Amino acid sequence: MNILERVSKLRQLMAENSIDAYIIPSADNHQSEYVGEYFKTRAYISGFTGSAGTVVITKDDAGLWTDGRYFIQADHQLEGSGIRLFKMGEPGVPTTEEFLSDSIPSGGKLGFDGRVIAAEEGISLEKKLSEKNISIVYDLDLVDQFWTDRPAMSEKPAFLLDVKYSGESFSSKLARVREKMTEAGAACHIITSLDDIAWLLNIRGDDVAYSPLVLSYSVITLDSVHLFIDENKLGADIMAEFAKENVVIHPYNDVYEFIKTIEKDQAVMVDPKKINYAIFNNIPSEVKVIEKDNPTIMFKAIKNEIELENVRKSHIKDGIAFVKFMYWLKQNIGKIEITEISASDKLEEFRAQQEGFIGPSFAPISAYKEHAAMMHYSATEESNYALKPEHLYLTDTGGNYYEGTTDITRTLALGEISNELKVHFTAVVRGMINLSMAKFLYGVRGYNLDVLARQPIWQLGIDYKCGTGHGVGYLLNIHEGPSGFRWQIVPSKNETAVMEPGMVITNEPGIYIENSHGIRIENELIFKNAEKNEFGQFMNFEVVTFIPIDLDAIEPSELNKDERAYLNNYHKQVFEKISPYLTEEEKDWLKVYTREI
Ligand SMILES: [Mn+2]
Repeated sequence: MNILERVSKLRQLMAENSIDAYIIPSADNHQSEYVGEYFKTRAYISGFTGSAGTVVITKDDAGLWTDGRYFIQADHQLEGSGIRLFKMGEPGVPTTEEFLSDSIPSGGKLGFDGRVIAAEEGISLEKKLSEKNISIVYDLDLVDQFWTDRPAMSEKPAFLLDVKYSGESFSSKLARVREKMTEAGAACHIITSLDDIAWLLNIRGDDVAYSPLVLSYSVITLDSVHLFIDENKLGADIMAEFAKENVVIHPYNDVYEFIKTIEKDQAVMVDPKKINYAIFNNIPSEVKVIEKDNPTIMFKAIKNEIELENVRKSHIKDGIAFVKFMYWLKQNIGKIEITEISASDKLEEFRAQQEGFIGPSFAPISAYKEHAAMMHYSATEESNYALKPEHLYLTDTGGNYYEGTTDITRTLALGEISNELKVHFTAVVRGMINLSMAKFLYGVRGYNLDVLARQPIWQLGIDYKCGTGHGVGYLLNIHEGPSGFRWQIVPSKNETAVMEPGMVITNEPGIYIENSHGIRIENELIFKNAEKNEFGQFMNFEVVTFIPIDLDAIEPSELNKDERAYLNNYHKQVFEKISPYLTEEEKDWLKVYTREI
């Protein structure tokens, strides 16, 4: 079936069910950012493969809503599909809610699979559409009825994350969650976000691309844990751990019926941003619902001492792999054929040589010349540039290790570069350094600090259209709330929390000039307490990434005294920490690339 036939089949099923409009978003049943193959319904119905986007089909119209990262790709992939591109955030473009409210007749019907729509979003639609007396049918997965070669749901095994990596037992974490439930007056707490479940139970798996998560739902009460999961994923070691805490295993899909049986004298704590609309609606109407952020969000964001010690180790491993890669690239550029794809494969090869490496933590960004101006560029066989001994090359990649998840970006000069490129490169380095050097009082949010990274770039009359940094999970999601650096509040992003010691966050300013070049430098930081005095608790950062910043691209005269001292000291540490793990040739080379300037 081609796209046109799929859409027409869907319209036929909509008509049979008297549905006027049907929504297909990109999430899975757990509101994940990245999803497994089984859940790629939106790509199946539209041909659009980006990570974010929503398709709406009506009787005689069809649209895809996506954001600025994907306008060019979507335009291309939707060709001939009859599906129109709605560019989110552009002037005059309606939201999906506005579009639905305009196109469904009064008294009409909207349909979707309530498992893939967040409760918060479903509730908001309900409100908007009730003005026109439009009803919602949420128990229909219409696409499943004709998607004959739909990939199976992942059946990969789960594994136990030892306390030497997690730093806290499942029992201890569970006790903390129950304490928060009791404080809120809840007897029951539904957690369905996969990273929250994995963190709480100290398990990991391989059901979602790049994020080592296990497909499951959980219902926590004050004396039991109900886990909805394919039991075949669980080995004897996990079952033994679970037995200590009275974990009851149910089939994955049974959660929906189970929720309906919650007793009405129990108050249930849920996070409407983190559970799906079907689960939310299955809570019996007599049950009191307490809406609160999952306590696990803050718990897992604040890494414990053992996790932090491991995070430092994972970054040394990443540093070794990257330095070996950088040496290889600088030695071989112009001599052997290297492309965007082969370069990122090579870097992954160096990471894979490190003990405890599990896999990449997100899709690699390996971008040469003007490709780097696209922040989320992903090289394909068609777009794949050959790297030449000139201009700038940007590489943004990361690894999952038992010791944590990493995310690093370097931009490298592959030959002589123009003065303009050097000035831009140095401004980005200055922004990264200024934020790293910050000292501030407890109570600060990422929004208060973002300008430090942006200032040298704004001074040039340039801006980057994204945040400066995001929280990073511990062998979990690469983008993890509730912290982030951004100068404007984005309501849909969960990153406005006060910064706590132990949070791990990225620092990644950039300059992106369309059709010309892109520069980004990214280190990871740990929030730390500094001195406490009559003025309050001061805080600063510990940098955990130790990888050279390419001196071939720096214009030293653009750095002030403090910035130069910072860079020299940083490079001294890079050499001390990484050189013991290198060959003699690599060591000699690193000496030059970490020299004082
Ligand atoms: Mn990042």
